[in-house]
Amino acid sequence: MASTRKNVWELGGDWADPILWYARGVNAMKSRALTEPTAWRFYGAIHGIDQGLWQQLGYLDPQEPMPSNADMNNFWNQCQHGSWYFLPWHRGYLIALEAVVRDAVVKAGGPADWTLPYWNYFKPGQDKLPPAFASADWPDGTGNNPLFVPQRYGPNSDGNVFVPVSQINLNALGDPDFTGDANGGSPGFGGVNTGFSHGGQVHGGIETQPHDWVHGLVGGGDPQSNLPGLMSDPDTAALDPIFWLHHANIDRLWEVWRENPTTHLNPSDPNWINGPAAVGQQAFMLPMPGGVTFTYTPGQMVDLSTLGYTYDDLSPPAGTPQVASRLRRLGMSATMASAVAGSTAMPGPKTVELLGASTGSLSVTGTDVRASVALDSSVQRKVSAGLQSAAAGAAPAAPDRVFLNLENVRGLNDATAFAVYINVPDGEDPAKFPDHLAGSIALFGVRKATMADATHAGNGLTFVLEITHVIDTLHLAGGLNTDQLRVRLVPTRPVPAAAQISIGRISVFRQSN
Ligand SMILES: [Cu+2]
Repeated sequence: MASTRKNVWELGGDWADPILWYARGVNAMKSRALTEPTAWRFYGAIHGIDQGLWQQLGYLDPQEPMPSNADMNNFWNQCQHGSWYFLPWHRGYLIALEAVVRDAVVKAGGPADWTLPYWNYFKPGQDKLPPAFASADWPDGTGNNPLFVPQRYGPNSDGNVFVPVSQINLNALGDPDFTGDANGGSPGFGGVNTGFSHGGQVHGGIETQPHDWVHGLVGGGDPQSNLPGLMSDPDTAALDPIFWLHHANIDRLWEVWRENPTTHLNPSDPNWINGPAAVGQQAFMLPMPGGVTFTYTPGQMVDLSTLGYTYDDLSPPAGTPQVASRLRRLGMSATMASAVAGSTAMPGPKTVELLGASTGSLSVTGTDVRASVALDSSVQRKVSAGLQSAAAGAAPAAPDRVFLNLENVRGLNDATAFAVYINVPDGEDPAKFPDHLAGSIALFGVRKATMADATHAGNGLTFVLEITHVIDTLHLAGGLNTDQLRVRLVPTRPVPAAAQISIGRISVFRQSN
């Protein structure tokens, strides 16, 4: 019988039974020693562990016994980011955690069909952290609520945790391709083609937004110590019980993307289906109850019916970008817009071309960082010509999509997050120009990606923001005929110089449909 993951805000109360049983299950896992593969902290370390950071945050005692080397090598530091394995690896991780919690729930006399809820921060009125996670107490008023962690600072660094809806978007759901190339164009809905990738460089569409951004907003950073909140850093994120409800929502959005429209397809490439183990790299392996090891491939993660669960809501959310509405906004008739949109829904070969780039690297400090991107006039004319022919109703294909790349973002503090605006008039408050918001970035994983070690070259992270809607806005206002774009970064809180945040280059690429 398939179980159904439900919306945490719609379970019938702040401490509805599935939440209460989750708390009890988490509590049981937290009571286990770190050496036990089904311990809460062992599960956190599967995502990632930095022992120094864990000690600083009070999650690791330098004297305590560690698991065997074999267990640490097989299971720890496995999370797949900056990779087309991001979604399937995390799907397996959710399935395994759900099984471990359910096992603890059943042993405590709870329901055998207990299921992990999800947190859909996009839904009106549901952008706040669910109350059971925000309270230090159990519902009877006693302390030590295991769903509460103090290291959650929120977008304003004041412990009020919510997701500002104006700063999250579902652009990725409009991407027709699961996989993109790391070539400046779309990285795809699910991410770029990589091998086993514990912290890859280029983050995929759904990974950048909303995934990374919600991590950074919920976790934030300690305004005193500047240490990241647990959710802000992949080496601590899965220690926070809300991690799992956030990832269940990302997992749900994968299924929403796949079903809507039906032309959306998961990769057919054997390297994706069979996973990294098929080419001699590490297999995806997770500890399950009873000492069992769950070994899986991405190809085994694609069909929810065989995996035994579903979601209570797989309808396309409001705000999912539609090619037809873009074309109508540009001036095309409704009939022609839907015909052109239909022909661009199919994945296919794309031309990707550099439209412009900044010169030199940019240091990110303080509260307002500015850069300019010089445009290549001949490429700029191609973009404009496509937009003009759409407006004239004469376009056989949708005009180019345009992508802003923040390349080689390096730094020491994962709790850094900023909004990126384009061509806000000088002297104006960017918040008054939502049509000029390219997107919002949280530097989830930047510290690890900056350090050169055995598995990382130290090239930092690259984020790709689709700015098609901003380019359309500029075009419609007559402001695209320009030789440069002005980029403004607005951090959610001041970036200290000690965080050493820098961007190697800001580039803009056009991509044909
Ligand atoms: Cu995550």
